[in-house]
Parts: sequence; structure tokens; C-alpha cells
Amino acid sequence: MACRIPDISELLQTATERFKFKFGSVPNKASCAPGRVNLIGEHTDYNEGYVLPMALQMVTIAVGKATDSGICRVLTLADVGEDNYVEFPIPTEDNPLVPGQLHWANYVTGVIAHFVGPMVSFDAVIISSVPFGGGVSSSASLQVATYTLLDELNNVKDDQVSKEDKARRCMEAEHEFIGLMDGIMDQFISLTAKQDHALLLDCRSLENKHITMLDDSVVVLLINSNVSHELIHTEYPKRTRQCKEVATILGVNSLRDLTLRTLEDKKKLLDNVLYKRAHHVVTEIKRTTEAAEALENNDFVTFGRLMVDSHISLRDEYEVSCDELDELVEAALEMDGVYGSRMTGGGFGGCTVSLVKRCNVESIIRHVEAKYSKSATFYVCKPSDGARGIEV
Ligand code: GAF
Repeated sequence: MACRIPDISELLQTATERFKFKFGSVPNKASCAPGRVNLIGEHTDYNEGYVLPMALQMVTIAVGKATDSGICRVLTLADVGEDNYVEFPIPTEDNPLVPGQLHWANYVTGVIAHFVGPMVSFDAVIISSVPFGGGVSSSASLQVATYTLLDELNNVKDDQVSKEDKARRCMEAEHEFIGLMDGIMDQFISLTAKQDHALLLDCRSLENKHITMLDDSVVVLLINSNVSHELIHTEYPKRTRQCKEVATILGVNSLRDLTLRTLEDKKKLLDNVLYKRAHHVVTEIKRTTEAAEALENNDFVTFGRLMVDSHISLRDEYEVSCDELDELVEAALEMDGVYGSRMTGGGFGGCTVSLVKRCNVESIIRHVEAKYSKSATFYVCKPSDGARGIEV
């Protein structure tokens, strides 16, 4: 059965109760930022290519209150596997924030360090329904919920800093405080998503287009393999280095500058592994723009075929899938009503995404559940809104 996704109001209530218990007062500001599922366009963002994600109903919520103590105090209710509470002095020029021991807290402090505007000290409680380590941007939603709470606490007006700039700042915070040199997709979609729409994003110019997904006959089925991962501990950093290496060897700024023809012409300059990595990126960028066009035309058959090609390329050329993800994709594709299925996100575990006929979704879930060698979690997803301040 598909898993129930908790309502924002339930999360808000739990966070508020815990805030009262921990800090002895009532929070008066709150923010909400979604996780995302990427429909296609994988490992293209840090190569300045295209991506096509949508925001999920799963969100991170932060509730908070400004204080005059000069100390920021943050409690997370997520199962972080380490101390879930952190305190630090408000940063100054002489005493800037630096990465600390607690991994989850570095997402929060990194964003504070990159925040534009005045900064009050505050107390906050964070809660999330985005599966941790599931490849659906639990970390970007934590960053964006933090940035949005800071806007609320410091009364920063909506138009003072653009969403593009906020996304860049959150990405830079991740580079600096986590050490993961990822692209801008996750933070960008979490900030700019629109309900009932996917987003085609050009990660070079940041030009973007919201594409309607209102056809009631299809749904996006997210399946968590429950193989959890932190991308920093996978081969993700190696892939980003390999792409840079190819760009250097072929004398281009990024793999976005390569056509398939140039890549083939210069193939002999690359060893087989580097060639496969580049071939994935170049073909995936093309698949993504084709998929966006198919989606605009409600051509789910073409869209699904491109998803499957994407998975094969990620599995065989980019080598970021794993047995569990391959099993889930294979099982889904055995069923009627599945247009396409692929791994989503950084890979090495996490989730698959499938585009399926609504009328078949329950039988698809039953089939995949029976075939999968481990225990999976299923979510029927609706494209949701981006980050926002919310009433406490
Ligand atoms: C992770 C990264 F954070 C993104 O920037 C992107 O590279 C993705 O993996 C792969 O497409 O989510």
C-alpha cells in the first residue's frame, strides 16, 4: 500500500509542541520547504545541463522565535543518528561560523553563514517528512527551510533576494560546509516549485519553465529502496571529478558544451571509463529536453521510454545505480500501466521514480512489493509548491 504522507498541519503541531517543551515559549514564525523527485536529467546539473524535477508533498518545517540572547539554539526531530541539538553564537565578522562536528547541523549553520540580511539570534525546532538519505533532497529541503525561516525571523521582504540567488547561496553552503560539490537542482526546485507543475531548468543560465502535470490519468510513483546513503560517502564526488577531467581533456568549460558528434570525434583522447561518463551526460541532457517536450504534449509513452533510457545509461555508463534500484525498475516495468521507470537522484541507493496509469497504481505496488528482495516504501506523489513562510 502507498504510504500516507503527513499533513503540514500535523508536522507543525508536533514541532510547536516540542518547541514549547524545549524552550519554554511559543514559536511565532515558521517555514516549509519540499523535497523533490527528479523525473529526468540526472547528474547533468553540475555539468551545466538540463534537469526536470518536481517538488514533493514531503516537506521540512522549521518553527522558530527570535531571541536577544545572542545564541542560536536548534533542535531537529529527524532521526539523524547523532546529537539532535546544537547551540552556537550568532556569527560576526570576527567570529564566523565554520563547519562543526554534527553533520545535520552543518546544513543549518552553512545556510546561516550564506544568508543575506540582518541576523537575530533565535530558537528553532525542525521536523521533516522527507525520507532521510532517500535521494529526494532531504538535505536541500533542510537548507531551504532554514533560509526561509531566517527570512521570516529577520523580516526580509520577498523581493530583497531573488530565489535564484538563494538557491546559489544554499548550494555554496553545501559545498563549503559539507564538502559536496553538487549542482543547483535540489535547492532551486525546493525554492521555486509550483503546485501541479514540473520544472525544466537550464542549470547554466537558470532559465526555467514550469510544465503543467494536470492529467489525472497518470501519477508519479516514488519507491524508496530503503538503501540509504549520504552522497558525500559515495562515488558522487568521483563522478564530478571525472566530468571535470573530461572537460579539461576536451578543452571545454563543461560537458554542456559537448555535442555527441564532438564526443565521438574526440573519443580516442579519453579512456573507456571517462568516455562512458561523458556519453551519459551528453545523451541525458538531450533526453531531458526531449522529455520536457513530451510532457508538454502529454506524450507519456515517449516520456516513459526516455526514463528507461536514462536508467540504462545511469546503470551502465555512469554506474551510479545499485542492485536494489535495478530490481525495483525491472519489477515495475513488468507491469501494465507503467510508462517508464528509473532511479532518481544521486544514486547508490535511494528511490526510483515511475510514471504510471492511475488506475493501475495499486496492482503495480503489490507486484513490486512481492518481487523486491528487501522492504520498499511506496509514495504516490503530487507536484507541490515550493518553499514559503507559514502561519504557526
Ligand atoms: C544529488 C545532487 F545534490 C544534485 O545536485 C544532482 O547532482 C543529483 O544528485 C544527481 O542528478 O541530488
